[in-house]
Amino acid sequence: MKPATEALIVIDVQNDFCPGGALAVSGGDEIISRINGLMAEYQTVVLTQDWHPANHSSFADNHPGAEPFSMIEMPYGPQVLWPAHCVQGSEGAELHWTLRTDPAQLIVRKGFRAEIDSYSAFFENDHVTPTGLEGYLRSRGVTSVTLVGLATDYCVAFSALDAARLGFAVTVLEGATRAIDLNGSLDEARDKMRAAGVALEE
Ligand code: VGL
Ligand code: ZN
Repeated sequence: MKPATEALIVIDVQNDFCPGGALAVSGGDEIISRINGLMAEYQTVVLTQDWHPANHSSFADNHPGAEPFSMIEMPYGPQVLWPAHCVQGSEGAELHWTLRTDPAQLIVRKGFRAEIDSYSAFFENDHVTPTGLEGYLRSRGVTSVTLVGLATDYCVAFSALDAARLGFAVTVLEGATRAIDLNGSLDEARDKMRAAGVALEE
């Protein structure tokens, strides 16, 4: 068992990010059995759930003429336009049915405001609007976090970078993540995480 100061954060292991889903990450479901095993080792386990309204501004469908996976400029910076995914209450938004959820004490929903996306478990994409996770972890005495889940180069990386900026010791278990890898996004994310002092382990 890990000390109580270490938390496991399981990012967005949802149907839409697994094969057959609306924004399927290649091999997304292959990581679940390892994650289920890891949860038993941690006293603090947090799950996150991407949770968008149907009119969410990150969906290409909500920008007439825009192609999925194109970029737009939002008031808070550049934003990828995604296929509609993880719509609140839909089957695609549910945590994958093989993911154990009993060991988790908290499920953080993010991306629920139509006008702003939220990749990170800690802050929305403006990098200032908090989700509340920092306060939860600190009030439970957590000082280090281990991140797993989907996708390595978006929600896992953004969460890892924010956690490092907040002063947590951060490890990403890359073997328990899978990437979208859009236009070199995986290499870029790995470089940024390494530069921020995030430990990338298998
Ligand atoms: C994610 C793109 C859009 C993720 C969420 O979980 O990495 N990626 N929404
Ligand atoms: Zn999303």
